[in-house]
Amino acid sequence: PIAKNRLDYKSPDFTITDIDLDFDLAPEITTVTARSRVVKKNNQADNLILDGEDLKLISVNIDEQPWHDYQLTNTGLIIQRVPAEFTLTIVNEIKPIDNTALEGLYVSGEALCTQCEAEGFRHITYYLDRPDVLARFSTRITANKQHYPYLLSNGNRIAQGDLSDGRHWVQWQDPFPKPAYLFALVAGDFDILKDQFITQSKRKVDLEIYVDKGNLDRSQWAMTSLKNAMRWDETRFGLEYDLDIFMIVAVDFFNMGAMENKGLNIFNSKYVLAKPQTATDDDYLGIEGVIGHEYFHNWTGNRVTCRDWFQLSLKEGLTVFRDQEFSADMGSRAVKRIEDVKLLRTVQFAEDASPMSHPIRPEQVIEMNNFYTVTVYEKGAEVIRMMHTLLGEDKFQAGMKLYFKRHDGSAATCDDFVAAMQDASGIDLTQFKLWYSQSGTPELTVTDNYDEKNRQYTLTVEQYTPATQDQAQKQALHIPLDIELYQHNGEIIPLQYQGKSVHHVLNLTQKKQQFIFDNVTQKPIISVLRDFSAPVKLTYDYQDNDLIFLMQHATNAFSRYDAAQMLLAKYVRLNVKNYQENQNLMLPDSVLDAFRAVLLSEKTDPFLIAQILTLPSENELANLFTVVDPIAIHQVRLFLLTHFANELYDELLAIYHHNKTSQYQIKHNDIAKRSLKNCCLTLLAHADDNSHANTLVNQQYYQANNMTDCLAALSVAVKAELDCRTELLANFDDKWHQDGLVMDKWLALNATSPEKNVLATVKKLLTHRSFTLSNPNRIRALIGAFVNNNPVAFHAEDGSGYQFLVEILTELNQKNPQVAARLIDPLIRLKRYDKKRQQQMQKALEALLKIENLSKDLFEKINKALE
Ligand code: BAL
Ligand code: ZN
Repeated sequence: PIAKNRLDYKSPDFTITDIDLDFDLAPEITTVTARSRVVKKNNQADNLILDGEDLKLISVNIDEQPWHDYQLTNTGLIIQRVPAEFTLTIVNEIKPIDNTALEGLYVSGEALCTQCEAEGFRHITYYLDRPDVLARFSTRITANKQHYPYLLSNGNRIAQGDLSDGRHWVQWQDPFPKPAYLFALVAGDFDILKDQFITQSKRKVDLEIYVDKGNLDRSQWAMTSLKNAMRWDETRFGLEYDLDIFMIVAVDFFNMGAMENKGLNIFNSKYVLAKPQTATDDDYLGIEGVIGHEYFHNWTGNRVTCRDWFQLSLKEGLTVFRDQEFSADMGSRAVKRIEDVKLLRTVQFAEDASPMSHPIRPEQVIEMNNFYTVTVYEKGAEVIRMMHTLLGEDKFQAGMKLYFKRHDGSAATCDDFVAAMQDASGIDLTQFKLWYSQSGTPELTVTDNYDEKNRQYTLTVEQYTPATQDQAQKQALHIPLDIELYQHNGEIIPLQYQGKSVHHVLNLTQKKQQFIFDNVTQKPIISVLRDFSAPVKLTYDYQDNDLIFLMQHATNAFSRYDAAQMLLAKYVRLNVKNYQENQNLMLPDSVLDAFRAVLLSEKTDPFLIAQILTLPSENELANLFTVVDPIAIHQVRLFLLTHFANELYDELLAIYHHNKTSQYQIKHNDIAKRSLKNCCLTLLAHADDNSHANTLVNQQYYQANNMTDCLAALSVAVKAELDCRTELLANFDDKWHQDGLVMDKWLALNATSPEKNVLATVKKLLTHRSFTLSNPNRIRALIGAFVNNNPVAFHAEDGSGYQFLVEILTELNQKNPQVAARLIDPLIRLKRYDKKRQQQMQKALEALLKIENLSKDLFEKINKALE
């Protein structure tokens, strides 16, 4: 496989202005006729080189005449000595039923559907499959009417008719030029939820959500979320929908979460279907976020698309930022921020420290599908958020307007976006742009000094970005550092220097920088990196008392949470060392009391209390260490759970009962209460005496009128190894085994059980009636959960976890390379473990390298890991 480099970008020699597609559709063989208007852009070019894979070519015509001057290659079709402008007609066949990789046109259950991003369209026909070729698409679909009563594609439906042989056809036209990755087609039989939306300029838009027959009662929340998203984008960004119809189709077989095809979003059913009995509060919030995300792409992604795939963060970082803000505006801003930061710290920081480290705009790619990463998406969103922090809402929105004015209807770059922000705001972003090209997690070390005589407080900040595998040399970045100073009574100290007030967001631009503040009458307590103003690691020598103070007094909710995290981190580090040295584990009473105060705080949102009282995951804790000891981390976390449970038992029990909700509603206050109640239950179950918790869990499981409470009880039973767990697991299986999405929760719980024989259980579940290796959701639920979220078992000292992954990946390599390449992530991080584990992981990677026909996807990651 050959790597592509970002700097090798060349504009295309030819473009396609219009394409008429004709699909004669059947799962066994589909015939595709593509009639394209091709225009030469580079006079020196003789040959038109089209991308195409797994296609059977039938014919090539130019200007309606057969053309024989062409050559087929492994990657496509070279049509030789073509004129300057012409109509190219290609007929080819594809076999959707054999398409297990779920890229291009494939079978999902009883339906046929497409996935074309990033390079799936080349599995449908020969084409200039690159995002900077934008064409107007018209699509005619013909298929059996009984099997496929609904035939959908992008844009507006302009004609339809019946044929005499039981087939029918529909013609679609999309007036907006688009790259091929935004093409979509769906054929099937569905139930449809219909609604309407009136835009701010009073245009009527038909909204249609297509779900499998019988699932209509699970589609309302998706519709509510869609309408909320459409209104929000008008209100906050001034962006209005532009077609007369917006369709969402939910399919069960899907590699990603969802896809923003113009006017026809295709969704993993996980992010559409919800009713209280089957979906948890987290599922509901996830649906709201993903529906928003895909809808927001209509402007940030579709109206302005990416020039090349290295620019992926142009649309993804920006659209994640937009969906984060949407969710924050719809629910709890503080909790949304905490959850986003948790994901970033847990998964993105780990990616920076892995062989797959890359900047948000990657420099070198073998398989593009490997770069739909938390770095491109979530760190990309943090980079947009930092610009928002530096510019403020008004100037940021002015930048957005300028960006659309300059680039609407075209393919742009990350540089174009930053230029629009800079030009609209007058703020110099030259140094800031390094965030696009520099990989790694910057580390900030903050020290301070208080000069009592001059009443001056001096802050010294040093930034250092450790080398990453992809990039040895690092430069100083432009980092917005949000701070606040407090007196010991909790009062805020105004920031001023030489008679002028100083903004609370400091501009860090040098390797080492000092900031001086005047009129500071006592040694202050500093809250630093408020609201996580930059995606960095922070070191400041906080005393316990400072952190306990901040847990109570910091005005920023994230900072109160973060103070608690820093306090815990300190004792996790200490106790891991103690564990490794066979010393006793400990936690001071003062720390416990600080958490007790949060638990009992009546002025704090219960949702936030739950976030603070939920201990960080083992994966999040792993990032505190250069060399990860999964067993020590697990034991220390367990010790903390038990200690909290024993010492806060009465309070936890009271709050558990106090936060019960009767009727199930998706309302912020109710979600908050359920979250706190279930957080208390988790802790209670870890008390040394868990007999009462066993009763409570049992009751909650059987009495729950919603999946949130039911699953919380089951999860507690499994995680705390309560006596009732076996019976409850069997009951759940019995009740839900026909429902794949619900069973995903059960599979994941089984896979993350702390029981010794968990690997044997996982292996056994490979043949469970609800499991299949051809559905990506099931794979992620069972195998993904085991390898990612059960570090003790995956990193078992006998290497059995690694060996299991090798067997699975060997089977998935050809079947579904994208899903396989996602599963391998925890195995390529070998350098983070001790020598013995490293050797075993290396052996596993070397075994994988020997697989016949190893996919580009796996090849790229294994090769980097073994570098
Ligand atoms: N564009 C791929 C799916 C998403 O990020 O929306
Ligand atoms: Zn996206």
